[in-house]
Amino acid sequence: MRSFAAVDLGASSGRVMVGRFADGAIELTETHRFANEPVRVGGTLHWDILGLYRGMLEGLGRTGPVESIGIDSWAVDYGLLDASGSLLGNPVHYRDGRTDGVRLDISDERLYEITGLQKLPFNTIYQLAAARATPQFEVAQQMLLIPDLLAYWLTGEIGAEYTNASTTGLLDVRTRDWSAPLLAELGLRPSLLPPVRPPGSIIGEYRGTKLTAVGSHDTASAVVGVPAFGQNFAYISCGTWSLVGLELPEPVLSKESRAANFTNEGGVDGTIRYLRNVMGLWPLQECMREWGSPDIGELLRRASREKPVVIDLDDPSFLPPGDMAQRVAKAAGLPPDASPAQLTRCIVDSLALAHRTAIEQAQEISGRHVDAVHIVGGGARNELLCQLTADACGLPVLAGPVEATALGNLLIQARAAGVIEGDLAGLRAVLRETQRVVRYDPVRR
Ligand code: LRH
Repeated sequence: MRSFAAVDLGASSGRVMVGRFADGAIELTETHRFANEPVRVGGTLHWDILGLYRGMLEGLGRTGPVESIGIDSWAVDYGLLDASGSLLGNPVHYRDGRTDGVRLDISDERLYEITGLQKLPFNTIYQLAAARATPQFEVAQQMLLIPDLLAYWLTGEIGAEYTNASTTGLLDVRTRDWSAPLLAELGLRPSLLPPVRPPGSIIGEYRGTKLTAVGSHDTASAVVGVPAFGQNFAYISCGTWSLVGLELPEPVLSKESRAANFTNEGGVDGTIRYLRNVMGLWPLQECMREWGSPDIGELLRRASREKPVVIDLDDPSFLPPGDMAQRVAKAAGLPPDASPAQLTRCIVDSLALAHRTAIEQAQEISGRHVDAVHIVGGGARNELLCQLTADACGLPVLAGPVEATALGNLLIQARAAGVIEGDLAGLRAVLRETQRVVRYDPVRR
């Protein structure tokens, strides 16, 4: 038996999982789960990065012997280090409003041509533009993305894991390295950005255990963890966000692709994650917080009996936290006292429809045809969402595994250690044999 630890930090919780590999199977155990609660200080929304670090260390203290550790988290956010390697302030949350109205001296066309990235107001490039005039930024020597910052604290080694670096808006989608012309045009010192390292490489050691670079962007690990067969599948990594798209060998940088706001993020093994950020379960999570966390199963059952009302969930006005139920009710033309079941139905229906639009457009623009939709992540547990997505897409939905991100993280470590072999198709075959997947067939209504 060979064991590995995955640290997976999501927007609302972090977890440490141990994966044990024996006889071609993986057994997954959670050793620690801890809340990730952002903190507003002086009007700015921050991540509690030291609390997350502590949660990670507590979890790692409970894994028993493992051969290696891999860390993944949400994308785009970073910490700045001074010349002594100390962290300059708490990393800012991508849902903070500091990028509102930030403009760059570079056109959207040129940015897309270089980076292939969907325009999202919180991409690192806009956050850096908002931070440029601060005293912290003036003395900053290094910018480290969240998993790279935690890896630096564990090992003392500095680097920028490729899949996560690809979400910053500073990486050249073709060369897969920082774009020197872009940095020059933006007036960013190249030395701010550490060398790019590929998933599967060894970062260093923490107390005698190797730290392996995985797809440190959680979505990159989740896509590795999709138990798909062949290539004609769409995936939805569904949690706080729905990341909806295809796995392609090459980026698609056409005008149509930019207009439809599709991103070309870097995947494991040189793949391109051609996808769109759809608002995901965030609005429902925020409503649930307001409603005092009612039982989700019961809420969805009641929601399934409500009338569907559809809103444009991708409207950026749903990005910030707070007041969500009221914002959804207003957008849906529902009364301010609309019931949780009505609002839940509206969010889930709107999300299913947004899934369909993204999958249809991704196929049209890329020319890749799909015959199944895989839903992985926490959303795979949401039966109403899975069924409505199948109905909306007119395609079978294959739901699970819920822990695709941790599994993707662990598979890349296990392959780097020589425990398993093969390309992504080979890794996915292991998942198909060992993970529970629930099939939802479309019902014509
Ligand atoms: C999902 C995710 C997504 C990013 C967002 C910032 O956790 O990493 O892929 O766009 O967070």
